[in-house]
Amino acid sequence: KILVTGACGQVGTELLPYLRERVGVDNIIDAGPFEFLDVRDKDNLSRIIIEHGCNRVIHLATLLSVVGEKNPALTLKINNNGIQNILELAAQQKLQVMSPSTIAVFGPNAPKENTPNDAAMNPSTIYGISKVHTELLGSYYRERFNVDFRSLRLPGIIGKAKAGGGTTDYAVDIFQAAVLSGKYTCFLPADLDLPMLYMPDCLDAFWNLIQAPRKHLTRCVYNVQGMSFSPHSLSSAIQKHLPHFQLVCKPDFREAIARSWPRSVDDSFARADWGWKPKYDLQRMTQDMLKASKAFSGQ
Ligand code: VAH
Repeated sequence: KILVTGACGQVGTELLPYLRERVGVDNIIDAGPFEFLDVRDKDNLSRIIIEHGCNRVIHLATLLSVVGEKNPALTLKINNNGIQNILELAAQQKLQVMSPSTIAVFGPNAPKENTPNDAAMNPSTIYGISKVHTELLGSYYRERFNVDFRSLRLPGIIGKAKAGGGTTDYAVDIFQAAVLSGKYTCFLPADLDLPMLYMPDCLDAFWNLIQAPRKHLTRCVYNVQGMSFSPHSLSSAIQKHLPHFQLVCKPDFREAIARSWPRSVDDSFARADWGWKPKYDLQRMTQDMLKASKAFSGQ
């Protein structure tokens, strides 16, 4: 049985049906949209895990980069205390833990292009700092208490669910704007590439990593990406379908966050250890997202 925290977030919203299809509805325990699973409440987490007989936790509850910068103290409480509770319970209850990290753990000391899996981590956001903590604490619990901790350094995620307050959210919101108004004002500069991943590939990555035989894993934290693009190249891909679409770029404080991150990451260890192979590139993702956005807006 799998407990999913952060089940109402951007990834959780699409991960739940994906997992239900594969393991059955009764084997997914989540805090539905109407109740709130507070990951700072260790006793409640423990009660849920024991009552439902969970043997796996997919821990998604996190404040992302933009929301995090607005409230660093709360971000540390939810992100750091949350993973600490999950890992302590995992050690006690022998749970497998999958908790995503982010390419936001990389900062000025990491190469910008094809950032290696083992590059230096010196993030400039509280979100990135909290995810370095997730990675290091998860690795510690794996070595010290034999907790089966696994993590993906997620790039910007593009999907049909509402984005969750991150610096890459423009790549989600642009599609609805393109279909409804034919215009989008982007908060990042037109030429700034960022690593991205389409949701179907993201869900497959989660599933394939949690299913991978532990002996195949040479590490517990893996870079992944499906593509790398700038607002300008995304706009050109949209214009192939909507020729009159207009992108206007008005960079704001989020530019500095985005510039501290990699342009692209090297995911060769994920490919070697557990068969990672994304199916969606910029063109295919754009076509799929526009189709979904048109259907959503009744066109
Ligand atoms: C964010 N979408 O923008 C998240 C993600 C790499 C980006 O971590 O904060």
